[in-house]
Amino acid sequence: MPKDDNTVHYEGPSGGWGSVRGMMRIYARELSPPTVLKTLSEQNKPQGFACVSCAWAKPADYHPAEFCENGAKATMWEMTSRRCGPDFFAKHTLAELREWRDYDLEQQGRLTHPLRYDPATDRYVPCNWDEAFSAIGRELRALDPKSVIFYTSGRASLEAAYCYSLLARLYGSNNLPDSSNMCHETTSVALKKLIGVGVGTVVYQDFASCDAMFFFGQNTGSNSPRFLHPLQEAAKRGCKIVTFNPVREKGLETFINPQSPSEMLTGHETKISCQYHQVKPSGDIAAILGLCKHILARDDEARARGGKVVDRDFIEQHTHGFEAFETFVRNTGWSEIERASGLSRRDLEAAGQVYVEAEKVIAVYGMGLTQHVHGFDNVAMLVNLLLLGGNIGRDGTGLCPVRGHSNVQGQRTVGISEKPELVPLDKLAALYGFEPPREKGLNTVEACEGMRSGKVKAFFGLGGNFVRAIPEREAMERAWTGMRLTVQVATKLNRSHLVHGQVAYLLPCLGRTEESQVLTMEDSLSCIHGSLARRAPASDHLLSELAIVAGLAKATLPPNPRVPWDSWVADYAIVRDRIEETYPDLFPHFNQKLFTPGGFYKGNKARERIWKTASGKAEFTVPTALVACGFGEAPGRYRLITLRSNDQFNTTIYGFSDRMRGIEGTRDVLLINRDEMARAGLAEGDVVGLVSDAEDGVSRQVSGLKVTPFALPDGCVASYYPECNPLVPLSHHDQQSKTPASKAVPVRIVAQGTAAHR
Ligand SMILES: Nc1nc2c(c(=O)[nH]1)N[C@H]1C(S)=C(S)[C@@H](COP(=O)(O)OP(=O)(O)OC[C@H]3O[C@@H](n4cnc5c(=O)[nH]c(N)nc54)[C@H](O)[C@@H]3O)O[C@H]1N2
Ligand SMILES: Nc1nc2c(c(=O)[nH]1)N[C@H]1C(S)=C(S)[C@@H](COP(=O)(O)OP(=O)(O)OC[C@H]3O[C@@H](n4cnc5c(=O)[nH]c(N)nc54)[C@H](O)[C@@H]3O)O[C@H]1N2
Ligand SMILES: [Mo]
Repeated sequence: MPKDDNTVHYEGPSGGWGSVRGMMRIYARELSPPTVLKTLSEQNKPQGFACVSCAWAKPADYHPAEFCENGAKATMWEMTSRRCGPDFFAKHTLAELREWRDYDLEQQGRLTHPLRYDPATDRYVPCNWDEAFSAIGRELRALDPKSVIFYTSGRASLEAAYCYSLLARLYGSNNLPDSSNMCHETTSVALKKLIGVGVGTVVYQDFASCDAMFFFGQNTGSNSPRFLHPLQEAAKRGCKIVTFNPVREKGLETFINPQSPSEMLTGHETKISCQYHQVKPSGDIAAILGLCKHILARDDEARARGGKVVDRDFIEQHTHGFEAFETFVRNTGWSEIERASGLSRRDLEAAGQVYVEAEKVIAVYGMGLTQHVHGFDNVAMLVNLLLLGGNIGRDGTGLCPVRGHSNVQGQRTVGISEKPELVPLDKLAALYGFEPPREKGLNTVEACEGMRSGKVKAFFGLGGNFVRAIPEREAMERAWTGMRLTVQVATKLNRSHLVHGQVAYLLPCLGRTEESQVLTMEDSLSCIHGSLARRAPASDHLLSELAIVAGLAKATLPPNPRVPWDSWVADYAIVRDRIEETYPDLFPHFNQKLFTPGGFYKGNKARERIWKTASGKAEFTVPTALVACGFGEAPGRYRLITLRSNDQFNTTIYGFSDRMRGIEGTRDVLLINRDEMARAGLAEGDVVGLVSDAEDGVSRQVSGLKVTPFALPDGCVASYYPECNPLVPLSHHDQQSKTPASKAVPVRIVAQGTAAHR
């Protein structure tokens, strides 16, 4: 895609002074106390605390300041001096607050008191903890456990998550969806089926020895910036990084390390990707197919000369399904591949050649692959690609799905799952003397469907901003009010606290930096870390997440001497002992290893080439479609990508500066290339709306978006998440994992947009 002069594009590198300015802006605005700086110096280090932002690895040989722009923003956001207490709620009805922007809600600062919704005044009023627990307990006892949702957003610790899942099961429910259901659930389902483990296989050291990395749909510069350090080191030593992304993301182009005085002073930037392919959204299956076709062709030539490219010994010994896959690749023509991927044969061959020449290959990916109707096939194609060269289970090779929330992977490890087969229920039954529910619980999409049908009567949210993060926002907000009970545990006010059931509580908790005991998290590379910061709590009325779970359990469940909640709250080490007993293979000597530099590795069978799959081997698969979006082309129809900026953490909007994409001052933009603008008769600065083109008869729309020329492939547009969530149909999700397909949403542009409707 040619980039013309006045197309919005940031010319600077990622990192560098821009990232320092980004941090300082938040530092000043949050009225940050001086202790923030001390806290930041302890971030992501042994004996320090695990960042509250993303799940990227915390290396053993850490940098003096092992945090990034976004980790610093997240810490300052939690440690803000602003407070949102009873005075604030006395002044505003919820009807009024529902008109506020997300940004302004969270700007009020930390929640300070437990609050009960008062229908007579349409306000939240303070209550005490005992009153809240006993009222919620009474409601829960009166409900069918199958009609209650226990949602978790991926930042709660292993200890809190273990207790929370135990509470749900003791109560009688497997309805334990978490943010992973909107995120990497595609990974958890696909990798489990194809290689026998639901997580990535690489470890940190692999980045130091791989020859090539293939990057699909992961925006490192914004979303996991500390990953830029090993990437920069790899690029410098000659490792080839090949990127596939419809958007030219700055962090994958160039980087100045803000930790390096010489780079900062000289402005010397490192080129990260040696090839950057602007694949069409949903075009990855075809793109990877193109790489495989080239690899097979080079292998044919090599074999004629007595050499090889494809690792047939590995395929023979370790995989299943190769023949069908090979036939499929050979039978698919280049014109079909070019059409579906939006990339030329020449470009795909150039990318494939990097694979051919590399002995050790890593594949990295994020939401650009997982959030599609055929997201499973996206991930499965990446597995096919790696298997061709025996690139799983050798040093310097493997799969690297980059997880989002700081403990989203770990929560799944310790029992937060709606899928009973993933949880050692017999073990729990024996340890705690009860009969856990055995039937499948509801995931996020199913929970939403249940709210709409009236089957779901209560929602308990341990963190997150559920109604803002899910698809089909308007319909879901209406459904929400039909519930009997909603309880939200949070640090800051958000939209999900303002739409509520008949009975509603908002319970404020300690942030991770304020806990007085060690907590643990699992990072993206399966290493487990202790975390301790011991900062003064934002208010005397806060409880830890674990204490809230325990308080609720005591108020809801009959006493069980094997679950002494009070002792667990008093000493989290006891909870870790229980985690070790429940998962002895993963957590041996848990309490002795809390501050292992770099974390302690949970282990990974696929990395050892032990395949816990149905066939006992790693699976090659033939994709069910060449295009991952699940809908066809039609005149005026675009594939909408919903984007994150580097000035947000999910639905928390820090500010309106998407520095690395050159978009400043607003998030109400429609990004589109100039050729498409001309075809649609649009001029820069026009204000337009988007409507759903999902052909399901439901009208969905977002308005007030400013047309902004941007170097995207044809046939697609981009705008921000969560503003565009009203356009994502609930039925539009990955076929296997039900992860909402937020990266290619069918829309049409309408020219009558007026003021932004938020
Ligand atoms: N600053 C910041 N950091 C975050 C977060 C945040 O909101 N802000 N959120 C956290 C969470 S929970 C998560 S899950 C992660 C998310 O981190 P990522 O996985 O990076 O997710 P996104 O930014 O949503 O999208 C990733 C990329 O996919 C590209 N893309 C879109 N469609 C396609 C496609 O069809 N094919 C390909 N190849 N690429 C495509 C987009 O252009 C974008 O660059 O980040 C975590 N870290
Ligand atoms: N269209 C579209 N939709 C998407 C996505 C997309 O790319 N496109 N991405 C999806 C993804 S990957 C995800 S993970 C979801 C996540 O979306 P969210 O639910 O927004 O995730 P969080 O960042 O966990 O939620 C933010 C809230 O968490 C609360 N919080 C902060 N710290 C704490 C804490 O320590 N404890 C507690 N209890 N609460 C705390 C604050 O009140 C804050 O308002 O959104 C999904 N939705
Ligand atoms: Mo996520």
